Amino acid sequence: MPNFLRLTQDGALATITFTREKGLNILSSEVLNELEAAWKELEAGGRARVCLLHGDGKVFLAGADIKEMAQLDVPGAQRFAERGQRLFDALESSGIVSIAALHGAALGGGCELALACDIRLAASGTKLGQPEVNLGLIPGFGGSQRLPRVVGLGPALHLILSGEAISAEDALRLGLVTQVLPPEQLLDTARKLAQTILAKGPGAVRLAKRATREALQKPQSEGMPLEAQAFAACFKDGEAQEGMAAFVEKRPASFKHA
Ligand code: CO8
Repeated sequence: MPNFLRLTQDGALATITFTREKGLNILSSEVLNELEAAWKELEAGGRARVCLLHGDGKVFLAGADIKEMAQLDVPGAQRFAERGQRLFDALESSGIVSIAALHGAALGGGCELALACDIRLAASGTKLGQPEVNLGLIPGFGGSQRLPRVVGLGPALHLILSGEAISAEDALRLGLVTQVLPPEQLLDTARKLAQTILAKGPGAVRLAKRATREALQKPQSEGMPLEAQAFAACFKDGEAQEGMAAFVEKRPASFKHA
């Protein structure tokens, strides 16, 4: 029975809510365990196509548990970093589209989890950043690798080397989030976005995520053949044929969402 998060599912839309009752949501090893178990359950269930991640209470996630990390030795720190990296890699490479809805704070490991998600929205008033250097640390759950890929090297170095937290509006300017919303509209907007994605051809969405993510993993000359293969794969089970026939016939497409 999870203590620090709740996994709910409504058809193909899953929601993971960080729900620490006392204090702020943080990424302790217990929370990482629960997140890993929730993600495995979603993958094994095979029904979820979009997962919304958000936090109850004051913040999305205030980072890894500083009190727990203070006890680590060198091998323990390496294991802890690798563990978070494996979990966040699993989200990033999953066929499930992840949407992070951020409020309050997405700092350190919280920002790194958001970076592993496919889409990030933030409520105004959210503080985002990689404050690890303030603690004599560096990002350890993929932030040094994903942040430059998302915002470019210059802004990533500014954020990581200064440890400064930025506002949601500055995060929008950098492309770290794609929308800033009044706090009361955050979840509704994230759910509507999830429904928009869920209404599309499910095969196309999966292939589009994979092809687009490959853009930052491989040189363009290797990415192009992958895109062509993925484009061709859209025609395998009739999804592309249905989508285009619907356009020509001026009717809504009827994709198989089972
Ligand atoms: N870990 C542990 N406890 C925390 C954390 C945290 N990340 N953040 C806050 N807390 C605790 C505070 O110590 C405080 O505890 P107590 O009530 O016992 O005094 C309680 O939560 C409430 O905190 P605040 O009073 O500071 O609450 P505010 O609402 O004033 O501020 C903030 C909220 C802005 C989120 C603020 O708490 C803050 O800046 N927190 C620290 C943020 C931070 O530095 N995060 C990065 C952590 S490092 C990290 O994530 C590394 C990831 C990679 C790991 C790799 C492993 C090797």
